[in-house]
Order: sequence, then C-alpha cells, then structure tokens
Amino acid sequence: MFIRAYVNFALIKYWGKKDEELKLPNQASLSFTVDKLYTETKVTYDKTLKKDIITINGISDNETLNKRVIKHMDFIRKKYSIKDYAIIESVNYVPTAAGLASSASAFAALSIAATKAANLKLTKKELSKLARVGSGSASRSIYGDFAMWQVGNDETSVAKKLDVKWNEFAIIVCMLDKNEKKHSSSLAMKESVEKSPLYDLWVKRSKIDLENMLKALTLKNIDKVGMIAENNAIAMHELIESTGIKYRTDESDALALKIKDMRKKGIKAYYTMDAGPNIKIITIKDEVDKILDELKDIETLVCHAGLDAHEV
Ligand code: 2P0
Repeated sequence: MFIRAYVNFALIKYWGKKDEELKLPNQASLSFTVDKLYTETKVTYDKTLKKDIITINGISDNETLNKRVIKHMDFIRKKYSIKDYAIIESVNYVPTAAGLASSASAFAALSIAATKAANLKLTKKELSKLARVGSGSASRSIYGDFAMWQVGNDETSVAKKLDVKWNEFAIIVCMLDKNEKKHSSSLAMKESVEKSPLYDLWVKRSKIDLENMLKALTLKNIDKVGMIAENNAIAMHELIESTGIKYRTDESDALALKIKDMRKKGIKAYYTMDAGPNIKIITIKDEVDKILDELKDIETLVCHAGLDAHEV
C-alpha cells in the first residue's frame, strides 16, 4: 500500500530551529498544501533483511538521501519498538527532476507508511509530530488545504489544519531553475540562527505576519494574503542573504519585478519563494489565465488545494 502526501508551500515561512534533532522551530509557520506535487511511499517490513533497502525515484544508491531515510526509520523503529528492517519505495511526482522535490511530502509519506505497515494507528497529531522529526515542514504535509505548525516542545509542536476552505485560492509554480540547490535549507537555517543580526527581528516579525495572515485568510482577501506572504518571503530572503547565502537569482528578481508590474495592471498576483530560485505566484482562480498570458516563456504549473495525506 502506497501513501501519498502532498507538497506544501509556506505563506508564513519556517526559518530556524531551537532544537536541531527534534526539529523544533523558533516561530510558527503557515502553509498551503498543493494538489499537483506529491510523494508516494510504500514501506514493507521484512524479518530476513539485514538493513533497509531504499529506492527513491527508481534509484537505490543515493547515499545522502538514503542516510536521511534510514535515520528517520531508525527513529520510528526505536519509538515504536519495531524490530525489522524494511523495503522502502518512494516516488516523487514532480513534473521535472529537481528543484521542487520536497522533503515535506517525502517525510510525511514515509512517517505514515512506516507506521501503517507496522499496524500502528496514529492520530494526525501524532503523525504530524513524527513527520516533523523527519523534516520540519513535513509536519504540515499531513494535512490538505491550509495548515499551521505551532512552536512548542516535542509534544506540542505539531501542525493543525486551519478551518479555512478556499477553493478559489491558487498557486502558480514558475520553474526557473531545475538544478539541485547548492545550500541545504537545514544548513542555511542554522547559519541564519547563529550568525545573522537580523534573526531576532525575523522571529518577532513572523509572529505579526502570522496574526495578520490568519485574519486575512478568514476574510479570503487575496490582496492581503498575497501581500503578507510576499513580504514575509522577502524578509526571509533578506535574512538568509545577511549570512552570505543567496537563493534568489537574476531570473527570480526579474520575475518578481514582472509580478509587481502585473499588479500595476490590476492583476491579483503576489509571490513567495523558498530555499531556491523558483517563484510561486499566489492568486485566485479568476486571475490565473491573465497571469499565464504574461508568462508565456516560463514553465508553469497551476496548483489548487491538495488533500490530507492518504492511501492510494
Ligand atoms: C518552509 N522551508 O516553511 C521553509 C521556507 C524552506 C523555506 O521548511 O531542516 O526541509 O528538514 O526541518 O523543512 C525547508 O526546510 O528543513 C523549509 P528541515 P525543511 O517551508
């Protein structure tokens, strides 16, 4: 049985941990889970195995990826007294190779698949907590629609689904660069926490952004939601750049300007960016065609709300 978990994009970003091992964040974050990007994972325990056998996108010898998977499997085995190694098959359904492959969907799917295969019946709260230990943002990919991941301790720092159903909301992923990123987000986060003079300000600011975002989502006000998310992402990139690491490229800067120009023409388009140069446009269904008309030379993917992670 495969478990499918969807990628989520943060509108209020998670950037920085107070506990590296448990992946406890310094601030709360809020995300939108998308329907078009996901990971499917199957776990089969086998008494005869001497180690885990891992295949990700048909490849079994990617040592860096395998190491992270084994670490999470070991954590799950220890926590739930599971004795056997497993065959782990995982496929990322992203339209093009790298750049958008997400540890969020991957560790959400793995956490569910590994516990279901052991006949454990965990609540969504327990799954969110478990996924969080695999990768922080994975705590949010247990849920479809909008989710908020709270600060707290190992017990309380979990994601919850927001009571917001917004079918018109859309994210247009603009694929500017499909190459693997040079700096892992885990490392870049650590640099920001330890070295940036802007970090305390970031934590304070994200609290205010989050409060405003929650209000704007209740009102389903795309201009407010878009503007808060855009400014939050810009603040995160300024923070990251203060450490000497840079994810934004000339191409992403040019597209960001173009999006601002679209707004001057009355188009409701805002953007967010994660630990890479790709841009995700935040908008509503009625505006999508107008935006795509402006982006004829860019590879795009129009996404709406994804579901809670589920069996396929
Ligand atoms: C987010 N990002 O909120 C932020 C915004 C990237 C930019 O969560 O170290 O893979 O495994 O907890 O979750 C990407 O970092 O990092 C991320 P770890 P993760 O979506």
